[in-house]
Amino acid sequence: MAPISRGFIGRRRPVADPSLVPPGQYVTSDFPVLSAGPTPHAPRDEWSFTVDGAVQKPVSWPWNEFTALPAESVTVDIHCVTKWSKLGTRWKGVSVDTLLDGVQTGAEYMTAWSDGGYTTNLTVQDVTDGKAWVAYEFDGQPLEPEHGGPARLLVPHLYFWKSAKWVRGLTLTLDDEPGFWETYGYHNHGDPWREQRYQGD
Ligand SMILES: Nc1nc2c(c(=O)[nH]1)N[C@H]1C(S)=C(S)[C@@H](COP(=O)(O)O)O[C@H]1N2
Ligand SMILES: [Mo]
Repeated sequence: MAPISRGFIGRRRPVADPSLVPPGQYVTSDFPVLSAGPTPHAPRDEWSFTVDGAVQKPVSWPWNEFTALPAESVTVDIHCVTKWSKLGTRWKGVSVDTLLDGVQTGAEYMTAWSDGGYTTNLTVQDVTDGKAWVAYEFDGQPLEPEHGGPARLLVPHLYFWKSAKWVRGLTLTLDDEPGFWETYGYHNHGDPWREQRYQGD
């Protein structure tokens, strides 16, 4: 029996399943860094995560309590509006469902805010029911500062600018308030499968 030509298979570049790649995106195995400003370095003993705004009772967890919350490991595809997609990224973090558990609110919107001043707006619907996490590990390692460590928001079903790095809290709002990039002309919602890149898309 002829041996299977391992050499040929081995030289082939991995081809992504096209059904996993949103329109206009290309797949990369790199992990580009995109930051609008300098990388903040929050010491973990000064770090906390807060849910506040239009809620009956704000809640806040210091680092040690936050990382003691039930965590989930997820493998997801991420899509940057600058057209790279990275498939099968592995993260560990706390589901936003867990963070909003017990929070009494009638608000339908929120602003995720970060050390350094970055903000992005999201609907409660877009970050609940298992769709978003506050992640503090990537690929089995503590999340690197350049990629948002100590912790970043992870909302893989929207363009990656919605996944705020160095995130410190979610402020629930009664009105939808555009965040940093949304104010500069990026789409308010940012669904990569509908190519919602810029306002008017
Ligand atoms: N705080 C903060 N979060 C941010 C950004 C930023 O500039 N500041 N850039 C966003 C954009 S445009 C993208 S594509 C991703 C990039 O994440 P990465 O640097 O880990 O690839 O982070 C998003 N979250
Ligand atoms: Mo981006």
